[in-house]
Amino acid sequence: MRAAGRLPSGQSLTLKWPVLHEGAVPRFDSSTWDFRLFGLVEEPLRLSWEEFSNLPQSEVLADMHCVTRWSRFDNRWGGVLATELMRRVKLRPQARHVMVRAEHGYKSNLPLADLVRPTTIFALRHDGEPLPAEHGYPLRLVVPHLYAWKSVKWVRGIELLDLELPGFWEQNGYHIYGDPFKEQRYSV
Ligand SMILES: Nc1nc2c(c(=O)[nH]1)N[C@H]1C(S)=C(S)[C@@H](COP(=O)(O)O)O[C@H]1N2
Ligand SMILES: [Mo]
Repeated sequence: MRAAGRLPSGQSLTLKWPVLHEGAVPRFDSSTWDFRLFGLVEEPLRLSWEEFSNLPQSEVLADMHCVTRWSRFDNRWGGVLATELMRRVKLRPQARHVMVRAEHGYKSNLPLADLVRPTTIFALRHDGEPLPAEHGYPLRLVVPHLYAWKSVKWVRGIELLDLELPGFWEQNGYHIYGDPFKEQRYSV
């Protein structure tokens, strides 16, 4: 596996699916849930649950790498590609970074270029089933090419920024970018 280049150095393969997050699993209420694109956009966008779940859907098959050293291969994520979502707003020219925002104030940062990779997906399903509550139901971001703390569960919106600001784990010592293949685990 490692020889095939799929298992980053310092990682062990798991067949289980560990659950890892800060705080409690939030409750979902489809009548109050919304998804917001805001910040450096010409017009902020707010989508209701019905609007979001009716967006065109795709699948991405991807490996998942947690900084605590487990990797899980071949996750089949179903949902809305980030590119599909971002087509619905006109960005201000200064927009370069994003802060991904979730329930309970959890947040994580990414360069805009990483959000709009073809493999970045807002997942509603895993291996054909709705996401389990503890894995992000009803919606999580999946950014397969970065450590999994960037794959924000219970995601509620994206803020477009002109500069790189640290999210929750990035403020607490994790690397600002987090490439698992370069072992960018912690900031120096
Ligand atoms: N909202 C939220 N998303 C989060 C986290 C969190 O604490 N809150 N933890 C992250 C971390 S550190 C990891 S490893 C993955 C774990 O996803 P899983 O529990 O589905 O395996 O979720 C990420 N997304
Ligand atoms: Mo993690």
